[in-house]
Amino acid sequence: KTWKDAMRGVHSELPEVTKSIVNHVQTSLARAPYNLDDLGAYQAAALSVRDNLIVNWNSTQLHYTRKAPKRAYYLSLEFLMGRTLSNALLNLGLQPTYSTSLSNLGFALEDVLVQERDAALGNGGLGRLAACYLDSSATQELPLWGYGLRYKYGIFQQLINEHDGSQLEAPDPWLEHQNPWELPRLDVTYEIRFYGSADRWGDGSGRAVWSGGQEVLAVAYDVMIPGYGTKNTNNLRLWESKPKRGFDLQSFNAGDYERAVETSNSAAAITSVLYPNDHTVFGKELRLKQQYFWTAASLADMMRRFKNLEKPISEFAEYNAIQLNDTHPTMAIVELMRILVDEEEVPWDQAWTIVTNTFFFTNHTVLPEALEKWPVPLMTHLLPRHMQLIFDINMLFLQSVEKQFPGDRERLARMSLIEEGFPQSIRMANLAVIGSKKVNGVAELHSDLVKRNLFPDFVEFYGQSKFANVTNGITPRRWLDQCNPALSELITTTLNLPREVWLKDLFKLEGLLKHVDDAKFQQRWAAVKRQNKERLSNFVEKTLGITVDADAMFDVQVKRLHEYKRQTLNILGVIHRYTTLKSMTPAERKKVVKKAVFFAGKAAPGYYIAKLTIRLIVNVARVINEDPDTKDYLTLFFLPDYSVSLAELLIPASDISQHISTAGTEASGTSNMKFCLNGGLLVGTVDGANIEIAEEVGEDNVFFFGHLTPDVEPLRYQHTYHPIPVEEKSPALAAVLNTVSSGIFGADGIYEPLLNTVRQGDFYILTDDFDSYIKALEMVDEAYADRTEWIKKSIRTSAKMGKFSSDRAIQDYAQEYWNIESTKLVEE
Ligand code: 26Q
Repeated sequence: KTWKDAMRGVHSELPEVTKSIVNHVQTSLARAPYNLDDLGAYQAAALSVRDNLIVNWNSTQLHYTRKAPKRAYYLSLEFLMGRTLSNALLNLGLQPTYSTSLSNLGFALEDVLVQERDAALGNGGLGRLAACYLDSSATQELPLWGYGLRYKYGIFQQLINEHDGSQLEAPDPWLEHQNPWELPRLDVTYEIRFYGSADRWGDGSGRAVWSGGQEVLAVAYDVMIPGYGTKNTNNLRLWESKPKRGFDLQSFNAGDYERAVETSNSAAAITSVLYPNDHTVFGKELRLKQQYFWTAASLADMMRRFKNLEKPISEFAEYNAIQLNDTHPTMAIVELMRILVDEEEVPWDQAWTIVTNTFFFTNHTVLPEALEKWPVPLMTHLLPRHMQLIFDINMLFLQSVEKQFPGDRERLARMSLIEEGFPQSIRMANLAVIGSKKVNGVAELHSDLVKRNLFPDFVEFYGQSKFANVTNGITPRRWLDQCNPALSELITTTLNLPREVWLKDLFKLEGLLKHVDDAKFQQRWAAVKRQNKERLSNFVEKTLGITVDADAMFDVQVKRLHEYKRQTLNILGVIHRYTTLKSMTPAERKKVVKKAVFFAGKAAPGYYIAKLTIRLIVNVARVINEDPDTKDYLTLFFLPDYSVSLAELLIPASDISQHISTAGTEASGTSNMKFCLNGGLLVGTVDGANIEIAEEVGEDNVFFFGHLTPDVEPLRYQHTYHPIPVEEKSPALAAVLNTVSSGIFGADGIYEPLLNTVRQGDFYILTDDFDSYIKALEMVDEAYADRTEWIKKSIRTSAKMGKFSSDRAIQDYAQEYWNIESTKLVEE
């Protein structure tokens, strides 16, 4: 069918949806439909779907306003949303309709969907978790809004240098084409102050006046968040910064053009780019500006909404709960104090009570380098009033500690919001703890470590009940139904339940268990996996030009590059497998399980060792994939530019995935849940949510290895004070290190700095875990050889993932923390 044929009579005969798409082609895009490409079809379809979302979004917001329930706000500097069109279609139940309409117009839905750029406003786990929680909050009909920043540039695009295999970074101009999923709210603006001076009233009230400095405008952009199987459509409000006045005309007229645009540029700079670091903080002024700009705009917005309720300010915490996604939004605690004390004239103690009943704090890491500390001089300069407030909060807090633990100077020094040093700095985690009603970690083990290692003094002071756990979750809509439609279909027919039911109550997956011995079902299950592996193979062939044997076991490790996540352990294991294969006779090799190993992930641009690890992986791949002795048995791929969309392709295709952090370092991990939900097995350490996954699926369905958390500190001590050479601890590892040093993956000793992290100090205990890691991989090979047993393990794993739905997690927050209730949009 040609375009012209399809278009003939569109306005009279074709169904509503087709009309709406064509209408957007002609009016919104101002294009002629007959030579439209896939991108144009995407844009028109998106605008048409958006029309539906706006209607639901409006009704939902009106409904919330009328009912005036307690609301929750999720403050996150990162929302890693990925693509929206397919998710919106699923949640609106419009997938079949749009598929048909587009095909009538000559387009395949799947070709249209991939035209969309990812919204990649996040680094990794923490940002993707926020996105899953938005999906679940809307699905659970909870009155929750997200607040974040509308970065002009999201996480950088990763390229691999053709010559040396190293990572290159390019900007991510995701807003280049217009973004149909946001509504600019140019009328919703707030003025945000920086610098200036703060003058105390000096009347003992603690009040002050903050004036002068620079004012920047925050402009709201609203992103519609549809729930699944409900009309409820929540809101994600993202702030953009812009100058309060266009530019300084006085300087302009005086001929100083640069000065004239300088302030206007500095205002726009605030929301220009997402910081690409995770787990390391640098104390940069622009980052603090982002944090304050965003928290101040969000609080002003909440305050305006609360004031419309005409309730006394003392009831603020009865109507608002604010979740802090890590310490990044901690300035919100100080800003609410400022609003209450300085602007609302609430007495200090009452203000502090309101604040500490409003905020909740989630910690996502125990790594010391990730704990935010801001220099006091920087805070004094940028936010003078907030520095005063922090000192006041600290003084009163330390007085109460002193009262409970008289004369314990060291305890006071440890608990103080101020770390003494040159210069002094502010401990944001301590501030987040004392300003919040509850503090939680993101998996059982992690929450335990938060209490034991991070905040033991605070547990003693406040008691155990302030510290709790909410194990992370993932949305099964995106991470099963959307990314793995074939498996979703198979589950629906096998459970004999509408998918709407089990996608909203993931425990229903347990119903698969009674089919585990059904040979027909096993076959279908295996066929789905096979199909997903072929889909990935085709992608790899298209993008890298290398063929992948879909018969091979697909072994996947995809996550941000970091020493604690130990991609190094994995690549050294691959080299070990390679040299072992090389040493075999052709007949022996034929008995080995064929394997394709996939890596993907970005390294922070300034993280030298992480970047060197990528380089090693890429160059090992170049050698291994060319080696005629081994290439039929082992292939290796580094897929560039890992993203939510790439994850959607990779995860359903994995037979086994690796989650091999040093015990006690990975707070939770969430991709582990995604792989298991899609029937991939897990090889991992006894860490984070791996532990709870094993509890659910049974230890015989996971491959655990390595030292446990309590062993790690003593081992590190041993490395420092009584080092044992690698040759003694693990001859196999020593041999692998020597292979790399020998130069077959690149001469000139370029990898020595990376190898030395293992040879000396070995902070992440690779030498101690290597042998048991290799054993675990041997067990994987053995298990994979028995295909029927493997398929059963795969089914059992998937069937027991109910706990890890983000619907469960968000309900946990709603009930145990925020005290908010579902508020269903009722049709009028
Ligand atoms: C802080 C200050 C300055 C610049 C950057 C940052 C920053 C940014 C992002 C610090 C940390 C992050 C991200 C952390 C993160 O993604 N943590 C992961 O959170 C997941 C969700 O809870 C867990 O599953 C992972 O275990 C945890 O590593």
